Formats: sequence, C-alpha cells, structure tokens
Amino acid sequence: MSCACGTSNSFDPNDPKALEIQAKINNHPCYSEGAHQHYARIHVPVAPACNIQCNYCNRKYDCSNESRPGVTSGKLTPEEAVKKVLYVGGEIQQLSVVGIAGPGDALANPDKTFTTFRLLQEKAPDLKLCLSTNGLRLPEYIDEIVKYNVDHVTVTINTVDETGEIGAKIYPWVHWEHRKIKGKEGAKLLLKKQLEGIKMLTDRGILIKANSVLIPGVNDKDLPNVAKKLKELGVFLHNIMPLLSAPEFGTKFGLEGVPSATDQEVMAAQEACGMDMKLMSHCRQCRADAVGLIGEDRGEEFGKEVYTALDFNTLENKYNIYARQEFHQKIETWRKALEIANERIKIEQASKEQLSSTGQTKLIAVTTSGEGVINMHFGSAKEFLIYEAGDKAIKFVMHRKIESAYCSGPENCHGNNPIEEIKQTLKDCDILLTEKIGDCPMGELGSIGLICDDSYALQPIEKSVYEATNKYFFQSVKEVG
Ligand code: CLF
Ligand code: SF4
Repeated sequence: MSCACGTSNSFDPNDPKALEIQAKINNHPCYSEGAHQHYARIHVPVAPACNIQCNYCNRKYDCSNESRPGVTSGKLTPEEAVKKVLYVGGEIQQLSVVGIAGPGDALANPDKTFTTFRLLQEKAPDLKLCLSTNGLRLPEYIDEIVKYNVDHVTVTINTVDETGEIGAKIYPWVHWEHRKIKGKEGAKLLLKKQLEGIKMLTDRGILIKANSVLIPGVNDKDLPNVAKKLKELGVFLHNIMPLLSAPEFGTKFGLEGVPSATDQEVMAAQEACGMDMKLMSHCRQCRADAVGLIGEDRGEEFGKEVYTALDFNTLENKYNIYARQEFHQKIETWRKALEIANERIKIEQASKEQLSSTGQTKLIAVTTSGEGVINMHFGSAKEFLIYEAGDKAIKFVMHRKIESAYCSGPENCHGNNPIEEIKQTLKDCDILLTEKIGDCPMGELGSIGLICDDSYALQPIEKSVYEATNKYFFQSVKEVG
C-alpha cells in the first residue's frame, strides 16, 4: 500500500540538516507535536524579576508569555531547582526537557538562569535545556546560551510594527540601562533587540520558537507580518497563544475589559499565519513550575519538602540516567508502532484541499490521557484535542480546556453535572471520540448536533479520527498506508 495522503510531517532522511533538526526536536514535547503525548517537561521557577511590562501580565503572578495568567509559582534557588529536576527525573522517566520560563524573564535573571543550566549540564546531561524570554537582553547572552548547550529558545514577539504604535499598546515600558523607556520608544527598542537576538541565535544553529499572544483588535492584523519576519529570520516554530483576559487577573487588559481571544479567533490567526510559518498548535500555556506531560500538571506532588533535604549523591542515584535511557528507548519503540498503526494519515498544517477532495472538512474532539490513544473517559476530561478531518487526511488543530470535568467522582455527584461549558467549548465540533460516555451526557451533546462515539476506545487517535469522520460523513474509508 502506498501513502494516500502525501503526509508532510515526515522529514527527508537524506538531508543531514533535516536529520540534525529531527534529532533535536524528537523528544521535545513543545517543538514536536508527535512528542508531546509521550515526553514530559519541567519548568524550574528560578527567574523572578522582569525588565518589561506587558499589559496582559500582572507581575504578582507568573510571566504570561508562557503561562496562564493569574497563576503563581513558588521560587527556587538554582541548587534547589537542580535537586528538584533530579528527583522528578527519577520519578517521571518521560522527562526530557528542563525549561526556565519565569516567573519573570529568564534573561532578566542571568546569574540564576545560567547557574541552573551549568549545574544541570553536569548532573543531568541527558536533558534538553530550554529557555523563554521577552528578548530584551537576548543579544547580550548569546555566548552563554551556546556555552551551556541551550538548544531551544523561545522569544515572545507580538508585533513587528516598526513605528512602535502597536507595541506601545502592549508594552507601557521597558527597563533599559537603569531607566524606564516608555511608549513607542520602549516598544521600538524591544523589537530591535528581539530581532537582533533572534538573528544571532539562528546564525548559531539554535532552534527558536516564537510565541505571539493574539490580542484581538491590537495585534491580530500584524501577526501575518510577524510570521513572515520570523520565516525570514529562520525561526523554527511559531506559537500563537490566545490572550487570556479577565478582571480578576488584575492585568491592564483585564481591568479595561479587553476580552480573551476565542478559539475561532485563534484558528483564524493560525490560518492567516500558517502559510508562512510552521505553527505550534498544542501549547497549553503552562505555569513557571509546571511538571509532567504538557497538558497535565503534577507540580503539587513535588513540593520542596520532598527533595531539598536529600543530598546530590542520593538524588543522582535516584535520577539513574541508564534506567531513563532504557525507558526512552521503550517510548521510541511505542511511537514507531503507533506511527504504523496510524497509517500516516495526519498532515501538519494541511490546507483544506490536502485534507478533502470536496473542500468539506469536519472538526473532531478527542479525549486522551496521552500515549497517542483514546484512553480517557468523557466524564474525567478537562481538555479536548481538536482535529480537522476530510476524506483524504486529518490535521491537529488545537486543544481546548474546560474549567470543570463533567464528573469529578461519586462523592461530588449531586446530579447536576456541568455540561453547559462543554457544549459551548465543542459547539463547532461534529464528532466526539472518547473512551466511554454515559447516555445522559451523550443526549445533552446530541442536542448541539455532536455525535458521540466510544467504539474507538484504546485505539490510536489519528486513525480513529480519520475512520470515524469517513464513517459518519464521507461513507467510504479510503485505503491508506
Ligand atoms: Fe517549557 Fe516553553 Fe521550553 Fe516547552 S513550555 S520553556 S518550549 S519546555 Fe510548551 Fe508550555 Fe506552551 Fe511553553 S506547552 S507554554 S510552548
Ligand atoms: Fe510579565 Fe513575562 Fe511580560 Fe515580564 S515578559 S511583563 S513577566 S508577561
């Protein structure tokens, strides 16, 4: 059988550059969509200070450039952070990446950031190192980034408007050489440093992801220009994150009533930017102390009391780099089997024409707890993966979170399970594939025209999405492989 869909998420095995990039991203859960259901990340909150102000951020909380607003992380010293990584790496063997993403800006705290990376290089050399920054001080730290093998850098860049007008609506000030530079001048300086820093990093072969916060009415029209610029500079991945805004976050935008970006606005922005750049669509806006697979947060299991009293020898034994390598081998074997089972039916960033012979596509929601299969009951799901599917192929679009799962256990069941938020979240979807769903929620979701199907329980997600869509909407399932 030959591949029917012309999948574009594979790479050319004869291209040494492509091979090198593939090796770098293969087990990075953010840089590789295929890795995010299998590998975990940890963020260590060693960087409390920040050197700019963003109007979507309240500095009482974490850096909103990588986190959900209104979330506060504890702070760690570099030694505490490394102890935590060793402990967690022993407990969660899927751990493959350590990131510094706040609570402020990694490069506004250079000593703490690079001490942490230096210690990690010594004690956990198998982990990838990753940092996230607003970019203001990026050009100053290129040598340090290279020295410590920080192979993945995220720069948040929300506009490339050279007049500073859009930037001034987002950044009231930046702190530079002991003074606050306000308005357009500050925004122009920030942009200059971001572009300079990105260029210097791509010249050194570092993989850059750019985050852009989609702020409807402020920078939405400029995001396609951002994508073009990023492509020109050799940025690897563009992550368009929705503005999350509410008065209780205490941010300027929240207090002024600027609304959050909707799922539909994010999809439109992805559509407008995806022509130029490879997009990340599985970001979960994690907290600065996030632990686990992206989408889950096991931070509460690893409070300071668990690891700070242990010495480095004990922790390095617990970390057990050889056992971890063996475990990663098993993950890779599983991923290969999954890839075969899914019959390469998914295309990254496909156009409607690549997905469908008629231009008609459907949106499919899936519940999963990871490992690439449909293995979560509807009642427990707090997020849904959303795929777009046609009669030729499928693509991953986004995840959608909900505040409350339908069922939080018999002890909390008062017969009034929350369904309205779920109906609202899935209102534009056509099918829900889940491990198990009861008659009652199925009836509720049927009222918004959503077909619920639990016959694909424990099956590979991508193939199931394709088959179910064709079963319900396109009648015949094409032969793929
Ligand atoms: Fe962390 Fe960011 Fe590195 Fe990933 S997160 S520093 S690149 S290891 Fe990932 Fe979290 Fe989204 Fe960030 S899902 S918020 S993109
Ligand atoms: Fe907040 Fe991050 Fe912006 Fe600093 S860079 S103001 S921490 S969102």
